[in-house]
Amino acid sequence: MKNNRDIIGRRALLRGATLGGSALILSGCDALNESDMFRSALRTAETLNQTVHRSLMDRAALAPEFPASDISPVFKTNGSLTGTSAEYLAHVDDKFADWTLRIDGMVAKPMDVSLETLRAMPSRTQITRHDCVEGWSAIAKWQGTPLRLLLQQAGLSARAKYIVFHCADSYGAQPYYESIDLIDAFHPQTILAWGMNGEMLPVKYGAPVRLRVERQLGYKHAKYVMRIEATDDLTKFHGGKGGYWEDVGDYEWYAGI
Ligand SMILES: Nc1nc2c(c(=O)[nH]1)N[C@H]1C(S)=C(S)[C@@H](COP(=O)(O)O)O[C@H]1N2
Ligand SMILES: [Mo]
Repeated sequence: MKNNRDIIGRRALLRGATLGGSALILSGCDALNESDMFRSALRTAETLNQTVHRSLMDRAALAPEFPASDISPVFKTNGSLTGTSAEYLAHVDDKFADWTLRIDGMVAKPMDVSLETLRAMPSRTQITRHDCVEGWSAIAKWQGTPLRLLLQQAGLSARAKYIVFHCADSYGAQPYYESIDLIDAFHPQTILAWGMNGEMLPVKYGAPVRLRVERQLGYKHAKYVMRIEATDDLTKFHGGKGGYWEDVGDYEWYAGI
């Protein structure tokens, strides 16, 4: 038999969580405590609670960070090595001086944010490992603006469920895009990186900004991000599966690591 406080605590929890006002069942009905049915109900509630809690904690956990001595001397590139739209190429020519990041969709205040403004906002620096689904990894130092700050500033709607990243490169006629849920969007290590290893982010690594979403595999880390759109429905974008590779059918939408 567990100690009394434990039982009372669980009673209160059960009453509040599942039995509503039916205190009748619990108050003064100690015989029920002894019944197998009651005990197994308690166990189920406990297990369920632990499972839900564990999985939520897991999504909130930080990805490992590394010392500067672990930074890879060469960071492999993959996928597109530049944006391809005419608009993007013009921005490369004038060093992104007039480039702005569009933030819209399910937000109260759609915004166009310049690179200068982004860089002036509070930033986070992290040395993390990038894991590509093709089987290689590399470590770099990333500096960028936490995505949650931008979403808060734009007034993200309470009805929004996903954040979509529209990129400046295409595979044939298909633009690269990606999406994440709000747990990843508000994760402390999810940043729009404009700095890499102490320099301005180079074009081949996604200039002027790329997503770093450190609990996910490489293809979720959208390069050449031009527009961020909040939505409650991924099926209305392109192939409807939430990302370029997901639409192609090669990779899963949720790529948690
Ligand atoms: N816009 C865009 N983002 C992209 C890709 C791409 O082709 N286009 N490739 C993805 C893949 S598969 C990986 S592994 C990483 C590669 O980033 P890197 O070139 O900085 O190594 O970018 C991801 N983001
Ligand atoms: Mo990748």
